[in-house]
Amino acid sequence: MATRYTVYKSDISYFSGKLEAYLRYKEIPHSLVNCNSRTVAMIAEKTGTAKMPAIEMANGQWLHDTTPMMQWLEHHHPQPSIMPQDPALRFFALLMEDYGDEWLWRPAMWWRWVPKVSRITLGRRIASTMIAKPLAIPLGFYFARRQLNEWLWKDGVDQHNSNDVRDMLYRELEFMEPLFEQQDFLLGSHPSIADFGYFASMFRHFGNDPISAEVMRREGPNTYEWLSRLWNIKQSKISHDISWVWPEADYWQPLLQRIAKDYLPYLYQNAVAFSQGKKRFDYKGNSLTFNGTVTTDYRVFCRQELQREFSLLTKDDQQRVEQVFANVGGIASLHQDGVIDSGLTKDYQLPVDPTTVKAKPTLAKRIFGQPRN
Ligand SMILES: N[C@@H](CCC(=O)N[C@@H](CS)C(=O)NCC(=O)O)C(=O)O
Repeated sequence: MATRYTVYKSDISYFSGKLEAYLRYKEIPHSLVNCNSRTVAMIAEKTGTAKMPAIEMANGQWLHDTTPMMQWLEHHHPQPSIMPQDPALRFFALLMEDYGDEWLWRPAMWWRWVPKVSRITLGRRIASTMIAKPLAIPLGFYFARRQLNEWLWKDGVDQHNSNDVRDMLYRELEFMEPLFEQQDFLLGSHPSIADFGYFASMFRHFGNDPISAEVMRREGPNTYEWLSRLWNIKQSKISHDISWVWPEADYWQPLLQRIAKDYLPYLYQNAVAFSQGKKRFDYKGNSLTFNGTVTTDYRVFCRQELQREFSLLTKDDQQRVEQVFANVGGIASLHQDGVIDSGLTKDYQLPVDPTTVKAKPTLAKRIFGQPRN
């Protein structure tokens, strides 16, 4: 049956799992198409970005990038909302989504591509979804190498901090395990945008890839259970009486510290490097250091969006957000040097009318993808 939304996705993709879990929970009718090299090239033509997931709508317009995409879908399918009603908690949920999306990407890359068994398995699996069989073996090796270099060895990870990146998974489990003893979802009784942000790395990578999946089963059984819970929950089968929980229990503190002292300083330092036209910069955070990490315009845009959301809060609500981070030194780096413009705001305004997409990706990008997200 034709549906309004055709979702182009892959079952191994970080961001596809995030979007699909959302559509399943909200019971938004959609049809699924597995991506191959031809569909990725088509997504690039239509949206300007060679990334999955993407949604083609029955009226010919497109949606891309899970963060604006889910905001757009929330607007058109509001009930039950995945955004907490309290504006301060809503902001906090968006911040958690962004942290989950962007900061957990690196350890997700580590666990998928550093252990050899995982690297060979996933390289082959991804390549065989993209290309005909005889080429899948060499392409699998090429792709695994590309990911290792692009996201780890040429992006500030080296023998000194490689284990710290690996351990980022354990740090998250130390936070999530006690939390899921108390409640079903990250911010209370129902899934919020924060759950979907975390789901990207946790479901398709940590919970799926051969080596990390065993770590999850052994060290993170509550988190492992939450993966199934979120994947299987249907809004029509549960009460819409939502209770949200403010992040004040003790187990939140280390996470709040990572957001305030590692992630937000990263977004700030990345934005400064971008404004200075630097292709790389030396990142220094509280618990991690990445020398020569690649400057990413998309993450300048992420920071800009968080600043925009924060500026829409009343002074009172801004103070309530600041208060959450008071014990870990505050979130000054979100505001430091004000707004640094990524120049990308227009590219992420949805829906996209493909006839207006100007910057068509190059042939190489259409075939081999666009590494930066
Ligand atoms: N910020 C984007 C990121 C999308 C993204 O990075 N998708 C990955 C798969 S999870 C991709 O398509 N990569 C293609 C490539 O690296 O060639 C979102 O939220 O949708």
